[in-house]
Amino acid sequence: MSPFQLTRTLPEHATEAALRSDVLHGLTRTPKTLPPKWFYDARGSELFDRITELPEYYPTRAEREILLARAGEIAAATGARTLVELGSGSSDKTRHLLEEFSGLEAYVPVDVSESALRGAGRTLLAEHPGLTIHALLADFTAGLTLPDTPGPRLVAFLGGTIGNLLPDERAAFLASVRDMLAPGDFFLLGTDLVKEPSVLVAAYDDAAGVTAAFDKNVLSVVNRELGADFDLDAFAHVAVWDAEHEWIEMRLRAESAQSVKIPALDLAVDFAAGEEMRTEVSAKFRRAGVERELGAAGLETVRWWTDSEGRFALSLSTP
Ligand code: AVJ
Repeated sequence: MSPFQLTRTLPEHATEAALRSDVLHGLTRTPKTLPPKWFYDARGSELFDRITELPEYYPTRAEREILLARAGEIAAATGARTLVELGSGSSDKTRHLLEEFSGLEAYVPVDVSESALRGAGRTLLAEHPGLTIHALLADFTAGLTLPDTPGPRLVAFLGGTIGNLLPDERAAFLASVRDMLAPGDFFLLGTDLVKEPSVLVAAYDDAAGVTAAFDKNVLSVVNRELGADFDLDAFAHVAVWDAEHEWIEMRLRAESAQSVKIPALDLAVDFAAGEEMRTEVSAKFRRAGVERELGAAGLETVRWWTDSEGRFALSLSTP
């Protein structure tokens, strides 16, 4: 049997139908919204990679510091024989874990990008020839059936991406993670922490303008996929700290009144001058809140680690 297999659980054209539905619903409500998952076409993924290297964007470095320091402890505490990674992307972060996981037999990356899954599979197999890789082309928010690989399993969701889900989506997602786990399995979760608002805002509105380009890229995706005529120069990137919800909100502000045509939806959308459309929330967490939300999903937090500056946390929980 080949050490690399890919299972497709996304129906053909599922992505296109989901984009149409998201754009239709998001742009016909008040205030307008577009979900953050549409940032990540090839250019958006490249811009995100550049964001992770910006001086203002600390989460990636902070999480890497924890992974490097704690990978051995995570391996020992879980005894994992299968590592499942939700939203694995390039699997860059996973590398630190795999190096310490001597007992690991299977790696299950889950992502919506087939090219990312194949690329990561190729690189990781070269580094770990004994490993079986069972890639899942799937939307991890939808509830997953995992391949039949040996337990205990460690399911990892890194990068703070849980913060991009709204509270009710988060509860549903954590419940679906709980459903993937058997007794003795573990969940490793990366969460960005509440801190000084100026630090947070700078991380989402960098001086070089990379995040602004990333934010506007969603308009290019809608233009290309749905034939829309968004003028990227007519919108400005906005990042605000919402102290009540404790999340960063990214928005695109129409700099003048305008009408945008979206032929694939047979729709024209009017923007008032100064109107702001939400493109992302990125929630920031406190330890008590993370433990409460995990607990509500039936997961007990057994470990909590932060980077040396207390900016980011990894938690380990179990059913
Ligand atoms: C995908 C969760 C890691 O919310 O920080 C980066 C995406 N958006 N800059 C985040 C993002 C703007 C990012 N994560």
